[in-house]
Amino acid sequence: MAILEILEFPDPRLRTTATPVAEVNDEIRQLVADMFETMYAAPGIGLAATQINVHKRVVVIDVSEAQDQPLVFINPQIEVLDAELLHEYDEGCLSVPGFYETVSRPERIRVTALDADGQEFSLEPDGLLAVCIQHELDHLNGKLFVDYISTMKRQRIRKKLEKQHRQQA
Ligand code: QAP
Ligand code: CO
Repeated sequence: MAILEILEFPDPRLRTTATPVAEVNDEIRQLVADMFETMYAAPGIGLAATQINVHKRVVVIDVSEAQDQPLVFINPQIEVLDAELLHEYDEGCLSVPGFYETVSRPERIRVTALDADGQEFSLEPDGLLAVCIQHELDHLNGKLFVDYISTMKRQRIRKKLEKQHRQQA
């Protein structure tokens, strides 16, 4: 087990498109374990492999209060069930620490993915889980929640984080 470093906006590596996992083997299960450890330590409710600079299509999520309902999504695919029904949520991101902005996304989706055993499963999540899965799948495509807000807000967040990163260096 290992806690891994989380890339922060505007790191260009967050713009990488992740590659599908060909086989769910022990290496992938180790990656999943490290991602959970990193996410729970943060603490966060969702983490995509992209955020730890591993460009494979792997996401871990746990939106439960007690942090006892881990969900693994390998090669996730989303189908929008009602394109007109949108849900607004104040999103944050471990890669954009300290900033929250309202994002609008489809409320009714179906997710199909592989679990840590390589078994395909489908889910029709609602509420926060539906938001979180879409946010994490965006990471696998190099997209961040700040891409949905105004250029002015995004620039302000980028400048503040760049300044923090300079002070840390
Ligand atoms: C994605 O985000 C998400 O700014 C997961 O200082 C968030 O786990 C999807 C975090 C909200 C839907 C709604 C953020 C921790 C954690 C911060 C997270 C921070 C410390 C974010
Ligand atoms: Co995120």
